[in-house]
Amino acid sequence: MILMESNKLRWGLCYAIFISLTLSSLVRDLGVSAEGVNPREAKQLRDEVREMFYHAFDGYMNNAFPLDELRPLSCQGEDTLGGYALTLIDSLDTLALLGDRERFTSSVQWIGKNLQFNINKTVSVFETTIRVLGGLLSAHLIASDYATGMRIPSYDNELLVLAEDLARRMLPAFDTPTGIPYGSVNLMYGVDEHESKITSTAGGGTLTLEFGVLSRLTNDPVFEQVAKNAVRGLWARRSTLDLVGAHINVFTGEWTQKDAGIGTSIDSFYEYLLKAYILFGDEEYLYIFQEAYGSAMHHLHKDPWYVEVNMDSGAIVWPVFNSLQAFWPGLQVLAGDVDPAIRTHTAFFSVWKRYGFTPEGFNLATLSVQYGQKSYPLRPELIESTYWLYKATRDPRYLDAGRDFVASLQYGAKCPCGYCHITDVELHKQEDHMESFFLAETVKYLWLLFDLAVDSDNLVDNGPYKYIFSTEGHLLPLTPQISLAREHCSYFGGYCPRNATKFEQSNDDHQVPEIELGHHSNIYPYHESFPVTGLIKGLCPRLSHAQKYGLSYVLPEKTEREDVKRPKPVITSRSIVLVSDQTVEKRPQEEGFTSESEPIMSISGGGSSSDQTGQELTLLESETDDKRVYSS
Ligand code: DMJ
Repeated sequence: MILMESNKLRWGLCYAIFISLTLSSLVRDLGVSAEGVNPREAKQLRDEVREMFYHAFDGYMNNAFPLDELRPLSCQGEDTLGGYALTLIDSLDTLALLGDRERFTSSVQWIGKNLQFNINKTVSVFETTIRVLGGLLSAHLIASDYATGMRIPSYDNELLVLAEDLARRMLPAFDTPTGIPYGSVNLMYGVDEHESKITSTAGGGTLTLEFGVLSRLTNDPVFEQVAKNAVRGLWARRSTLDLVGAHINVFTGEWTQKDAGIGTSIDSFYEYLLKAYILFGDEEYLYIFQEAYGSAMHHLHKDPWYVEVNMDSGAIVWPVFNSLQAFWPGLQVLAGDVDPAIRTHTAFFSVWKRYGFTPEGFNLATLSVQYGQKSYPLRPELIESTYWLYKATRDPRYLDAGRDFVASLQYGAKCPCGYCHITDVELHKQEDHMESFFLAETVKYLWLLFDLAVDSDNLVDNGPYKYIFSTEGHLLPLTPQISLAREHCSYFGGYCPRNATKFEQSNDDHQVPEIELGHHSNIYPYHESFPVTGLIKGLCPRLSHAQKYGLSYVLPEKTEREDVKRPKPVITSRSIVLVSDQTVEKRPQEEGFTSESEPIMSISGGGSSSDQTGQELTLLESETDDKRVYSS
């Protein structure tokens, strides 16, 4: 670390970062577990989490439904998004996961009969997509399918019809010169005349899973197309360092907030690149992910922490951990980059241990809660990563962490009718609000963590399909209808492997096709002669089922962008492997669990090559715009 002697403040802050990084190494080396969770306790904890769910769900249903969210201290309800029973919609697939056929059925039936979206409400495109559209689609896919064990006999696609109606009402938001959608849209009248043109990167880049699934279920490619164009619109405006900023003007394409990071305002942009590839098999997303991830690991990763930097210069602007970053280790597990995930999770968890919750911001320079970011609004991210790391490593320390999460929530956040936000993690003061994602994600990942330790007999870990979690924790299955649809490559701007047809017809699953990829994401072969509709199936054959579940492919040698000199992306092998759980023995020991490694979905051979070579830690003023538009 090079320090600027002339600037004492800067020196002090840099030194503090050094100390914090050193402390983190200590935390890592010492480990965090004390007495391990044994199998019997894991079962008790799983049952306790189930009770937590019902305390909050019943509290919502009895006191707030059909309003959007629960005020768990005063036992009242409030409309926070669109006024359409948000928490119930967000809870549907958790009900199914818990095997609660009765409540799942009655909830689906109530929604099918009563919900409507022709309302004069201006809503967030991002929040409505991840919570409502995603909730409807995942519940539809469960309720309509025998294989899930939760099929509802009387169900007649009501939720899918609602989902399509909702998505069509959001389409006007995408009518911008960049393809990046407005942040908000009126469900009855389209985009308001005075709507802000500034949106967040996460807001514009986290729509692909829900819109893509909808396209594949309805055979209307428009949804998948607009969501993909939004990603392209963002990625085409990346900096020469392959970083994206936090906020952008959807008309001019100018970044209005140039702080690049993996947390606030950007987080799920990265998440959906990888997940869209896994769910849809669309290599364009993987290609962008590899570029984006490689750059993030190079410029943002200060092992084990992540900082925010100016997207153009790479200079550090915020040496802050923010709680939204905590999803990253989970994403790294999905990408097969487990080692840095373990270190980062340990560091992030040390913050939780210190306060009993993670504050929204923790300053790595001062080693204290960031001013104005003291709250813990029941976020799932750290728990989500804990689940993924336990699934990948079976290291019992993650169950110990799970026990700590449960204890904190039970003793600090439980309130009369549900679970309360914590306004200040140092004072543990409760606030009268419960976000719907507490039931969609926080409790879901906790329950899955302990169920994995007990018998894994659930839809996700032992179900008929592999599942991808949306950023709101909704279950999206890799069914043939969704994952093997081939239409995406025939969209405007899509591309096909040159020899895709040959590849499809080959009997040899191990044959490796050459995939032709444009280097710059804004330059794609453009099939102008193709009409948008009518090309749903077959024009551009994609991977066979066997290839999809165990494919490898070769990226062409690509030339570096002339203006960028940086190491190759961190994922060095391009072999995607979806590994089933069947080879992993259940843990019979009474005294605890083994630390057996269990890859889940990995980009095999991947490893971090993050280059820590003496980048000067320079603290600059953060560039800010006048409007924070990201609410999650
Ligand atoms: C959720 O709505 C989603 O996980 C989103 O991606 C981020 N914010 C919340 C949870 O913290």
